Amino acid sequence: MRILVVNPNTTASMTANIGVCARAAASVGTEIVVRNPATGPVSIEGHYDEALCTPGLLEEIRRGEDEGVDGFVIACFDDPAIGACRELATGPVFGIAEAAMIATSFSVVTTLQRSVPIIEDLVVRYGFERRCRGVRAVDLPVLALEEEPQARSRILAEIRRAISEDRCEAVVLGCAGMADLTRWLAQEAGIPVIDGVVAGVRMVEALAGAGLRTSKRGAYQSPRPKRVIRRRAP
Ligand code: 5HY
Repeated sequence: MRILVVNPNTTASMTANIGVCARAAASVGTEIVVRNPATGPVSIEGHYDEALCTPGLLEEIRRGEDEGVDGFVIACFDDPAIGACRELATGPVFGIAEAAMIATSFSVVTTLQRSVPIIEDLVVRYGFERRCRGVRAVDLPVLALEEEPQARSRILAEIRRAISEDRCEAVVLGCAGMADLTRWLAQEAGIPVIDGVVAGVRMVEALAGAGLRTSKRGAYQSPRPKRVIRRRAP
């Protein structure tokens, strides 16, 4: 089985980090291919960045589809353009947010405050309001996760506040850039910590392994062929 994991931002070090975590989660016999677009925002922090990353993300999905991969993971916690990705894909497609929201009582800890309402909207879209005890931010930009020495301790402190104030029974990491901290955070906090990269890989493996594909009977029918004009503005 081959699964394509796409980091929709263009930061290669984050893509490499995602790849390490995805391969560690994959079963024997599952090949993980990890890529990011050649063009697009270095990080995705809000709606505008989601729109900016979409052309490059869809290009990678098309490429994976042409290569015949068995499924896709979108490794960005905004689950950007997930519907469009599913229109292009034959196999199952999971965003890491939807895949990670598997616990029956969880709080999310993400990067910037501006991502909080976006994630709250995803919770509602996926029908997980009863499961989600809260969405919190550590007020760090995405790329600071790799640069800020205090990043992991600030995430741990926010997890501890979630446990005491939200009474959550698990924590979901609200950024693909946190994936490599999962084990340490779980040990320090004494609570299950769910990273969407791992959850996404295992979910897609299970679905593709069961022979399930994206239904083309409705919302995710292949795009209707049409001309796309690419002309520079005068
Ligand atoms: C992510 N942004 O997982 C999201 C989440 C965030 O570049 N990768 C990004 O922190 O907004």
